[in-house]
Amino acid sequence: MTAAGGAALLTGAGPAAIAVLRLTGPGVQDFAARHLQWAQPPSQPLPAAGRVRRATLVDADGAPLDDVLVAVHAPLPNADVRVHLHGNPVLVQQCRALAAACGLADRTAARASADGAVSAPGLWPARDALAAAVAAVLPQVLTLRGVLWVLDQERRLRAVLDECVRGLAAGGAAAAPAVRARLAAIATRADAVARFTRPLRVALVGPPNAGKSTLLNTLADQPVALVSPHPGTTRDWLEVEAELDGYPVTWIDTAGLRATDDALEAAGVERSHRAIATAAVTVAVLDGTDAVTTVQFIRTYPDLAPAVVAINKGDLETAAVARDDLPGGWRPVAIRISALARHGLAELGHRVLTAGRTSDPDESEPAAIGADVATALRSAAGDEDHNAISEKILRLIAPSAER
Ligand SMILES: Nc1nc2c(ncn2[C@@H]2O[C@H](COP(=O)(O)OP(=O)(O)OP(=O)(O)O)[C@@H](O)[C@H]2O)c(=O)[nH]1
Ligand SMILES: [Mg+2]
Repeated sequence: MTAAGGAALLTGAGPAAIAVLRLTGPGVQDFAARHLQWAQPPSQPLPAAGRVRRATLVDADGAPLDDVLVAVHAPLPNADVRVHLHGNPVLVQQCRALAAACGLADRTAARASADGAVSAPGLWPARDALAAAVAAVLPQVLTLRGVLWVLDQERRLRAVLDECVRGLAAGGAAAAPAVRARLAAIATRADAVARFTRPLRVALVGPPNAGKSTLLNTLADQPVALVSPHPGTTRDWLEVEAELDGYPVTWIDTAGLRATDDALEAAGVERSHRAIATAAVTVAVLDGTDAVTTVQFIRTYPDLAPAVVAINKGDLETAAVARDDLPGGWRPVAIRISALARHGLAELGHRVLTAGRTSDPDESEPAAIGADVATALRSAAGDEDHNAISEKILRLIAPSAER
């Protein structure tokens, strides 16, 4: 059975004004019948190629989701349409799920065939396969720093691959081992882009009233969490997407941890533990003016193993918690901060990124962009024959018309 077709998000993964979802293949007919109510119904299942038509996107129950524009680039059966919808990520995700339910497979990322050739659905024709693969990854990059890094990597990678081809042409079989090692090293760095496409999840945990919610608000630069002088204010965990030094981060505020008989607070504490389990980095936030609560907290949660310990409220004169009061494992990672006065936050951010291994000292080393380029390079690195290696590299960087 042939596949119904594919769905590829051509625009960024983050919130935006508009998102463009490209739907291809015969399955587009089914998608249009189920989920597009045309403002002016066409005489055929789809408007003619070259037309742009307004429609209401509806869910599986026929309930309206969005007012969309549909641009038809190619007619059925091998249809190619672009659905322009509003860019709320939740809405975009729903539209992708509807497409998947019509058998339109997700093709947002580029795909490499077994022999290492890369093909990617792109908004514009790409100059070569490497550019196409980069174009397919770019919409998933969440920060400007990430976009600049990816584009710089494309330039570096093209230069290195070009050098490899020249080296093989000049040195023949003798040049192959060094080239193979170089390609293998680049392929192993394929995950490097993930630090810009997947937010680092960071949980802020600590005893009630330590200032976790205040810290979240300061870090996110918006008053998202309720703050009050009453211990036990936060009952549910709260997530905020933000950017830290150009890297995407999800800050997670949690209910204060303490032993409690109150059923509601206990439910909050239990949810905090679940939030910690989903995080890559845990920051323990302590009230630097409250030694009793801090000591109690350390005693109750000796296994917490925070990556960073933030002794908060450093702006107050009444400092009562010193580094030496902390368990041995906590001392080297302890810093003094003030969430309210914004002290120590740069150091906190730096330590969080280091603990999450997000900030990479080798960031300038060439890395394969996307799993598919990595597959192509691994395939080339695994070949013994220098001509075959050259050929595989050229599939990535030879101008599109020559392939
Ligand atoms: N002076 C000073 N006060 C702070 C600081 N951070 C938080 N506070 C105060 O501490 C109190 C508790 O702050 P929250 O942010 O609600 O504390 P929390 O850790 O979220 O508390 P729970 O939600 O109850 O677990 C509030 O009155 C804040 O204004 C700080 O850096 N300096
Ligand atoms: Mg709170």
